[in-house]
Amino acid sequence: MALLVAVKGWDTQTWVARLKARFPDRDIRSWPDAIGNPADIRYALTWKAPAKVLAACPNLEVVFSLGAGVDHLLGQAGLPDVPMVRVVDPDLTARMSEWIALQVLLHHRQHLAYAAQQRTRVWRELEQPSARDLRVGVLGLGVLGADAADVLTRLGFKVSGWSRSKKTLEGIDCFAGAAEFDTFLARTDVLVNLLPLTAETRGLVNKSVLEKLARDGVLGGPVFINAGRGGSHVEADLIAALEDGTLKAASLDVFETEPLAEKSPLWACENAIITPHVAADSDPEAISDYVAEQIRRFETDGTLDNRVDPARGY
Ligand code: NDP
Ligand code: OXD
Repeated sequence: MALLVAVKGWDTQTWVARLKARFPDRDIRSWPDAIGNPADIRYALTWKAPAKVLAACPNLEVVFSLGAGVDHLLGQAGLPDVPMVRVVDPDLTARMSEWIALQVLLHHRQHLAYAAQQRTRVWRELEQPSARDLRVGVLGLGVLGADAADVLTRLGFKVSGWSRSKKTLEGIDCFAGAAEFDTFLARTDVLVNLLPLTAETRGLVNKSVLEKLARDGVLGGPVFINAGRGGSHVEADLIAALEDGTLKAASLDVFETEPLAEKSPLWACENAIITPHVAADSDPEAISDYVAEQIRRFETDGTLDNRVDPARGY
């Protein structure tokens, strides 16, 4: 029974080598060139490979997404009906909280304004509000959102969060569902998106949502930070909001289309901070260990951690 590595945009052979190091006695195959007989494949490790590659393996038992997000899988029709597992890794979580904290702090400490002053050699002190007066709202209180919210709370910010089901998290005001969305937005100065991309979250952060953010906050206008998925914001609305002052600023790691097109007006928005989907890169060695450990346990007692629910979409 073989393991299949099916990744797009990443170096397949490096992943094959990592798996061989963990399973020296197993048959490790790779897509597209070395699949062999698809009937031999029992486990598939994938990032952005076509669903039909997985569906063509009749004895497939588990699909492992090599990222935390599974929209690359669930966004495709024709997936095989087998358990799917996503990445949950403390190092990835810590990296995400680091990026979110960095962006919140950059806006809170008025970095864009000071950078502009530096470019024109201006020495001028800006009034600095206290962290406790800045209201940060986190969309998604899952593995990444809950940790980011906790880190922000420990930095002193006034943090709230929004999820599908109601949470109880120390020091965080938790809101849930459509009924509480507007209340959550109305008390948010800095909106952080850490939602998965699903049918429900696609296009969620649009003009109307941006207009509902608090406008009486200490920064003088709302800020949007997105490290979830670009499909959850409406980029044209975001650009318009950055240009017309509905948003004071934004930090964006993810985009509707990646890489961000050279002609995108976002590049030229002086009030936007852009990073190329690097908020929380996965450590391939840690993820290989994680997958290997799950396969060993699955073969011992049939259990798997962090299974995806295809009906929910995450
Ligand atoms: P989780 O599945 O652990 O958490 C998802 C959260 O979103 C949950 O709190 C869930 O609510 C909430 N949610 C989902 N759908 C809705 C909805 N319709 N309405 C309200 N809340 C909703 O995911 P992670 O925290 O691990 O990851 C989040 C996303 O981060 C990934 O899917 C991926 O897209 C992105 N990511 C980005 C990276 C980057 O480098 N930019 C790196 C890694 C991940 P509930 O708790 O009630 O289920
Ligand atoms: C992920 C990502 O989902 O890198 O892990 O975006």
